[in-house]
Amino acid sequence: MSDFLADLDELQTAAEQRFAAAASSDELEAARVEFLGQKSGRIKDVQKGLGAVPKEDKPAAGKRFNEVKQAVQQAFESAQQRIEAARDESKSEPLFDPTLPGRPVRLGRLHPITQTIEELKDIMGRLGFSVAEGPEIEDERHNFEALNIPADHPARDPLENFYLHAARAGAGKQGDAPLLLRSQTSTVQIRVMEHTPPPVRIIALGRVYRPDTPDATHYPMFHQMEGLWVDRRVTMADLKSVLRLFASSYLGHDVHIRFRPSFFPFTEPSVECDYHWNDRWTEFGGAGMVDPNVLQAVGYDPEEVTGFAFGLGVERLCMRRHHITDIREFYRNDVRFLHQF
Ligand code: FA5
Repeated sequence: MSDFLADLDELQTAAEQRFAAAASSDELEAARVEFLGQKSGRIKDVQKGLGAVPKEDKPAAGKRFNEVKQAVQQAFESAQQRIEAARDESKSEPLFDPTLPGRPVRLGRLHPITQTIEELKDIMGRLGFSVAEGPEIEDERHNFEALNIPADHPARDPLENFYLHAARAGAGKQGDAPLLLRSQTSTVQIRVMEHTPPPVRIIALGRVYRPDTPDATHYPMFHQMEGLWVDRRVTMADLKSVLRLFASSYLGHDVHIRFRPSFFPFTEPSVECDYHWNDRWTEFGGAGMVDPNVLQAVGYDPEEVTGFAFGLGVERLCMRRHHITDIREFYRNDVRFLHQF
């Protein structure tokens, strides 16, 4: 009996040591076969000794055998858990690896037209022009009347403008003047002169709206840069000098521009300005000497002061500068295009 118990003790100690020392699942499996193997495991071997134990000692011996068997099984299972946990840990990524290269962050950009507007302000600022602003929703006085555009002028046709429905519905009522989305930034000329005695030297940059069919050089919403200089003895030569200086600053010294005689109700004489590009002349703005009727409409004395004004298409300028052949690119919102600026 005592031999049998001694064998059991020895078996338990050996098994616990082997399982605790197993460092891999292969080592653990070898230990399992050695101790718990069904055919020739050491537990099976020791169990055979139970037959030689005297009958009266059998219950105690059997009980001890079961305890040892259970302890060995438990030693195996805890070793198994330990090895699996170690394997899982080596699989999962470390939380932060300072040696990895950083992930690039994609930065947003200002829209090319916004960038252009900032640059135009900069150039005109150096020529002494300060920035003025006006609303995009306008009344007919500022968009037409004060600009010497009479009620029967084709430019006021509802088909040529975005009139606002709500305003039109109430247009008949007293005090309800029709409103429209401004079709030109020349509105800001009037707003500035109404409130500022001469001299004035301003630019105004912003959106204007016209029901034009989109094509490579037209869009129903676009931007203009208005310029206005009113003072004593401002001449057409000043206008041409300022526009030439501006064009060579923004488009480069090798740019060719030309002035064509034209007509605007609010300037006299009037010109249109073209730049040369891709073997063609493209119009980028209108300009002229402020008509005396306009000076009078805002309370200036045309005998005292003269002035010039211009209105340039911002998209057309940006297109020439960056070799963009289709104005619609600006508003497709394709990041592959927008990301280039
Ligand atoms: C005017 O809007 C005048 N207010 C300009 C002016 C101001 C003349 C002050 C005299 C004194 P015009 O309609 O030609 O003029 O437009 C001026 C410029 O806006 C054009 O030369 C062109 O560059 C741009 N433009 C006009 N329509 C469009 C459009 N649909 N899409 C993009 N650009 C346009």
